[in-house]
Amino acid sequence: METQDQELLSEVYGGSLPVENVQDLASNNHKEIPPRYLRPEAELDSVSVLQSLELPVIDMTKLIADNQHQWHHDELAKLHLACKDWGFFQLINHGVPEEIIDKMKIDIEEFFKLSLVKKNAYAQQPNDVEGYGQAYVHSEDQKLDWGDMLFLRTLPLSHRNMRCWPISFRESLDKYSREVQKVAVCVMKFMSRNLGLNSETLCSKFEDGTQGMRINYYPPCVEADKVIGLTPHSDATGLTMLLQVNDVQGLQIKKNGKWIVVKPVPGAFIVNIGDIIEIMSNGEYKSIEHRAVVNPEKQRISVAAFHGPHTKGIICPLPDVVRNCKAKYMTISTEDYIRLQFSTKLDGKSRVDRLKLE
Ligand SMILES: O=C(O)CCC(=O)C(=O)O
Repeated sequence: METQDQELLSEVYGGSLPVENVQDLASNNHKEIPPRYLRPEAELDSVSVLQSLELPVIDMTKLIADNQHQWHHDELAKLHLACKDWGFFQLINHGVPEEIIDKMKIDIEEFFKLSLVKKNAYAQQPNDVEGYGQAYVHSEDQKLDWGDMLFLRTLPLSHRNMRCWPISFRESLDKYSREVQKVAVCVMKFMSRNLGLNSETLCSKFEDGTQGMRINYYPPCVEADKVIGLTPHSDATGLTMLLQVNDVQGLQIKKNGKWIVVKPVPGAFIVNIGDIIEIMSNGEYKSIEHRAVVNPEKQRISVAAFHGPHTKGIICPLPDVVRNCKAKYMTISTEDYIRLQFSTKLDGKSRVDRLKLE
């Protein structure tokens, strides 16, 4: 890709202030957690965590089955409710080959075992969020998350900046990225139908769109209940597919004002509606606040694949959705939208709320 285009992408995505590496900090056996990581709200919020509610589970084989079967229609209805009432679901039988997922998991775990010097070969450059580091840090006194990340622009191919791709897992990441994109677009086909649209309406926006991959590493923390792995936020993109790399729970979602623990179903992707689909569906589907908490003894690794429309378009409620009602969100160019998302710290649903018209 032309350097000029990479420069333009860096400008659109913007940067984040450099912060200490948390994996390194945690491995130095600090008795005292530095104050910037202490989050009084983590302790307050943990009081209302619900263990009992379970995310809806959607079976992809039933969605793609022949529509003569009643269970195909039942699964579609279940998907619609999951998108409306939960904004989150677990997707089983999604069709991504197990060996691709397993290889990706092994390679990622190996990456985080490398020395800091070796990992830093892929470090973020000033004023760009891509690479190994942290995102959304915009002031020196901002509270910090107990985690590191490797963020990569994985699709379209022309957005790839191979300098940031660890050599050891370029091949597995490439295969994984293409497979996950196919699943995301396929799920959108059914979401489109459920919204009363032509099956291709949502897909056509996302098919040649962007995919970003955020690989999250949360080290264990001796004061796990006083820190937050990832600040509560909704995802800025269209649809996120989350892969739990190791067997440690940490994701929580907010439902009716309470935090719910997500218990990953083996082999499933955890899928969630992002702000862009909330906007395109004019609020019928909602992006949901979620966060990651930290384990006192074990590291946790997850991979979020974010799917967005092409950077050259606009984001707005879809014309067919607002044919007979008022648009509840403003229209914004995708580039301005990305600038807006990356230029502020994570803060619940504040970023999409700013685009509401009422
Ligand atoms: O690690 C997790 O479970 C959540 C990740 C996430 O929400 C994100 O990367 O945006």
